[in-house]
Amino acid sequence: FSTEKHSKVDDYHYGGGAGMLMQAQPINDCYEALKAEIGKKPHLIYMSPQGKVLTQERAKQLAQFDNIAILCGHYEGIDERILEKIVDEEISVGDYVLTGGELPALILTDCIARMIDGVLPNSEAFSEESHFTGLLEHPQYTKPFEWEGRTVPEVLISGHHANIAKWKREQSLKRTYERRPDMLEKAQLEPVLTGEMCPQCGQPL
Ligand code: 4H3
Repeated sequence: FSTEKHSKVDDYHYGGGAGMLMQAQPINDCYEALKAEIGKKPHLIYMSPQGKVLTQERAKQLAQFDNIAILCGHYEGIDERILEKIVDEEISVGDYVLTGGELPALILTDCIARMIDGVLPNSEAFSEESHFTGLLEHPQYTKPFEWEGRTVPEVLISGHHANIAKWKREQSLKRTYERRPDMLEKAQLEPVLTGEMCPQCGQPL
């Protein structure tokens, strides 16, 4: 999208500073072409360590948009004027700096995509995960029952659905308390009931 004779997209900082900055013109023309192609204005997210740190909650909301475009800086950054003009939201994937916004964009894309209907086999597949409920997930086990002398917690093979649910909840609370006590401040500590009953044991789910 560069209109410069050598297709250059970057130049030196006004005021001095290490490295190069991406210029406004190619990004602007790219954005215009994108709008023309999809026939509307996408929600434009700029990946930046200065943005709001990504949360499960924000990803859940972003999954509702029809169109999202992600702008990634490389080099030292981007001319502020194009950011002022087109960016709707600035998001960071954590308090650290990378050479470009591309890996953060992939993280954001994956995080949003797995909450879109039909991407995962069922909504349970993501709604029990760490962070979705504001708590960390309980430990999980698969076959064999005994591996290198370690067995699976008995309750999980008991078939008693209420006890299993209680064990999962206790483990989840214990883990969150031990590993991420900060999350307990904001967590939903009332049990979340779906209004459905367990077909096997009749307990509310
Ligand atoms: C995002 C982008 C970290 C994050 C990024 C993050 C390079 C933005 C350059 C690129 C600017 C430096 N680093 N934490 N790096 O999400 O274009 O700010």
